[in-house]
Amino acid sequence: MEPIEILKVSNIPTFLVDDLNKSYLMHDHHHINDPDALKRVVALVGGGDAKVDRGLLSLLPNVKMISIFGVGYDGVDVQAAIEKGISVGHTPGVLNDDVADLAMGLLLSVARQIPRADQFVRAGDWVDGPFNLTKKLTGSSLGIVGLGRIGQAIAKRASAFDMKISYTARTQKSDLPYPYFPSVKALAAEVDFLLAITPGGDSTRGMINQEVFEALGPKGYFINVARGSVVDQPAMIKALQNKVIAGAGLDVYLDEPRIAPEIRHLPNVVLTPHIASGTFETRRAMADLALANLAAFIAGTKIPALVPECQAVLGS
Ligand code: A2R
Repeated sequence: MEPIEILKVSNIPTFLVDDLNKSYLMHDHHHINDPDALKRVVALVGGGDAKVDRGLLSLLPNVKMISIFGVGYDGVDVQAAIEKGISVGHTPGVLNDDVADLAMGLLLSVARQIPRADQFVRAGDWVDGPFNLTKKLTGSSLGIVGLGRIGQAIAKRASAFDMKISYTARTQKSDLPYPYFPSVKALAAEVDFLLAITPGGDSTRGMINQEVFEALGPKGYFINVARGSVVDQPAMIKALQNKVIAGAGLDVYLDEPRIAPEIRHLPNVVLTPHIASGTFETRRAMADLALANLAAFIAGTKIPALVPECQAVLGS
């Protein structure tokens, strides 16, 4: 039987590559040495950072599936895929807990300045006097931009900190008890902490902008566990440099992993390297779902986690 040929289009963990190699003939776009293989490849696999545009798809006439290892798939031109009859799968749900845990970690780190306090002890500065006072997290207000699967997992954790939760999203959620604001700016004006957890892509690009930072104000903090693209990054840098806002906790950036030096030099930010879903347990669960999506496509059965745009086309 002819092998099933698959093209890897971005970095994915070695354990996922090993599993893929057991069932498929894998090609890596970086060192594909058999140009004819492009015609034989039936599926693509990549991480949430994978760029799959119309140009790439036009080189791959037989691709009918894109399996993304990640919940976000903003680098995939889903419209082009749908036009070519290509299914796009992703890994929603299995990473909610980890992303919400890291969001709480960033909230605590930013409010209580834990990384700076760690440096203070290591540097021996304590002998000269105590560490500065910080911001209380319990009982403060949290505005969540995007109250989907992960946003709700964050709200659950923040509730245990007695935080006053409110949110904005495309639609109001009548089944949830939190106050809804129709715009990010209106939400920012009401809260101590503004946290972004929407998808990336054109519909959210730059939605956290200068006006939003001005509304959040000099005592306000911004947390981003969504995508770098949801923020007007130059406006964020200026807001942090000029103390328009008090600080930020960031897991995502424009042009990762090359982080703007202006961000790296800011004293009032806590920075993590896009690790929100980065635990052994969750990356394994994401790999299993990405493999299950691919296996279902090959078997011609229902793909467990198609992206919503593809579900809408199939009417399921
Ligand atoms: O569909 P709605 O009304 O629940 O709103 C969704 C919201 N959202 C937006 N909010 C404001 N303006 C927009 N243009 C906009 N587009 C989407 O983001 C929903 O409340 C939330 C997304 O929730 P889920 O689809 O359940 O995604 P999940 O699993 O929470 O992941 C969110 C994102 C991923 O796409 C990655 O970029 C990142 O977290 O890891």
